Amino acid sequence: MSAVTSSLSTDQQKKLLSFFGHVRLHLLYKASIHGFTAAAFHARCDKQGPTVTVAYNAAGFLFGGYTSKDYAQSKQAVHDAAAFLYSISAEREKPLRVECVQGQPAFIDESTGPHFGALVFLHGDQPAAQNNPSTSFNVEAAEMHGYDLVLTEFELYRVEDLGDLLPKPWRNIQWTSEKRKQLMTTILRYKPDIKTMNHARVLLVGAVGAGKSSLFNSINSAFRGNMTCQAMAGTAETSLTSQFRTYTIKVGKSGGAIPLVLCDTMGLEENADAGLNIDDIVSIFKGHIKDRYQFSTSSPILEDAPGYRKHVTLNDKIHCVAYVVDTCKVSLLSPKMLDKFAAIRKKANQLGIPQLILMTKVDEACPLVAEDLKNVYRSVYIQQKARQLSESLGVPLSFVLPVKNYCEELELDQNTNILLFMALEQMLNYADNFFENQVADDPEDKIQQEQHRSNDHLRRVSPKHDEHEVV
Ligand SMILES: Nc1nc2c(ncn2[C@@H]2O[C@H](COP(=O)(O)OP(=O)(O)OP(=O)(O)O)[C@@H](O)[C@H]2O)c(=O)[nH]1
Ligand SMILES: [Mg+2]
Repeated sequence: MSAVTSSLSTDQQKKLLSFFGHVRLHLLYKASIHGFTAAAFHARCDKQGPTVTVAYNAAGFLFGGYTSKDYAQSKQAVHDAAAFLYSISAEREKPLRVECVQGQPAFIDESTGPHFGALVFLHGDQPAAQNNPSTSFNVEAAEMHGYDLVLTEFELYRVEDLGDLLPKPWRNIQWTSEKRKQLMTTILRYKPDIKTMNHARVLLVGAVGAGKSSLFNSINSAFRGNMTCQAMAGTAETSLTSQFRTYTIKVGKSGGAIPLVLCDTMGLEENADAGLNIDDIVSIFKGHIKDRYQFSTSSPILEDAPGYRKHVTLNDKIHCVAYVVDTCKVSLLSPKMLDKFAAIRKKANQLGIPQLILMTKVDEACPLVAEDLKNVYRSVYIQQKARQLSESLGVPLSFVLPVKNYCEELELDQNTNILLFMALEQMLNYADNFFENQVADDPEDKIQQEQHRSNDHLRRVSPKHDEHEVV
C-alpha cells in the first residue's frame, strides 16, 4: 500500500487552518488509497471526534464540511452548532464559510458518505459529490465547487486541539548545561551491579518509521560531539532497517565506549506476517540473535542459522526494552498494533525485562514544541498523547518519556541532548532492576554483588576518581 500523505498544498493547508484556533490536522482517510466508498470512509472515520472533510475537484476547488461530532452511522440527524461547510480556491484570498442554519441538523449520520444535506460526499460509492437543495446549509454551487462534482481526491482529517501551554510543566526539567553535564556523568559512571557485566543492553522496538534508528544516531551524535548517521534512517513503506544491529557508543571520536549498548531492530507492522515477528523479538530478548542478522518477515530465526547464538551469557541478553512510538501516530495505533505491543510486553514481563516508552517526533507533533523544545512538558497536546499512550499500552505515565531526534540539524543542541540523556538515564535505572532480579535468583551472584557494591562505594568516595571525570 502506498504511503498515506496529505494532498493539501501549503497555501490550502494555511487557508483550511484559518477556520480553527490552535489545532493540528491529522489525516485519517484518503479515498485514492483507502477507497472511494462509504464503507472505507466509515471504517477509518467513525468515532474520531471533530473532523473536516476535504474534497478536491479538477476545477481547482477544495470543499467540504467540519463537524465537532462523531460519525457513527447512528441513522440520526445530528445537530452541531459548530458545523460549517467551506470552499477554498486559489483565486479567492479568503476562504468561503457557510454556517449551518440555526436549529437545523448539520448532517445525517447514516452509512452513506458524509451527508451534510446540501452536499453528500462519495455519492453512490463513487468519486463524486451530490449538490442538493437543503434547509441546513444555503450553498451556492458556483462558489462552493464551480459545478464540478467529480472528486479527484477526498480526505478526512481529525481536527486535534493543541491546547495552550500548561502554566506549570508536568515534569520539572532543568534546561541548563549543568544538568546536561550531570546526566552525562551519571551515564558514563554507570556500572551494573553484577561483577561480570560492564554495560546494559537496551533493545529499541517500534513501528516502521517511529524513529528507532534516528534515536541511536541522535544518542551517538550527542556523545560523539558531532552529527552522525551510522544507522540508516528515513521513510519507506516497509522497515528501512532490515538487520538486527547492536551499537556501542563512543565518547568523542576516539574515547571509550559508554556503558550501554543500543540494539536496533526492524520495524513492527500491524499484519501478522509483516515486519519484525514476535518470535524473533523473544530470541533477541534471550540473547540468541547475533549482530547483523538479516531478519526475514516470512519466518523467525532457526536454531541452526548462522546468525543464531546457541550459548548465551547475561551479556548477550536484553536488560531493558524501549518502545519507540511516533507522537503523531499515538491516536492511530490500530487494535492489531496494540495487540502486538501487548504480546511483546507479555513476553518481556515473563523474562523480567523492564520496559519504558519513548515518544519521538515531539517537534512534529506540536508546533509549540517545534518553536522551543523547552515547551515539551508544558504542551497540553504532548501531555495528552503521553497519557493516551500510557493508557493504550497499559503502563504508568512515569514510563513514558518524550524525546526529539536529530534529523535536519547540523549542530548539536543542549535541550535535545538533555531529553536524550534523560531517556538513557532511565534505561540504565531500569536495566539495574533487571540485574537486581537476576541476582535475587542466584545466591552466588548475590555475594559477588555485595563485593562489587563495596568496591564501587570505595571508588565513588575516592577523590582521585573524580579527576578522570569525562564530560
Ligand atoms: N521531526 C522529527 N523527525 C524524526 C524524529 N525521529 C525520526 N524522525 C524522522 O522519521 C523518519 C523515520 O525515522 P527512522 O529512524 O528511520 O525510523 P525507524 O523506526 O528506524 O524506521 P524503520 O527502520 O523503517 O522501522 C526519518 O525521516 C527521520 O528523520 C524526530 O524526533 N523528529
Ligand atoms: Mg530503522
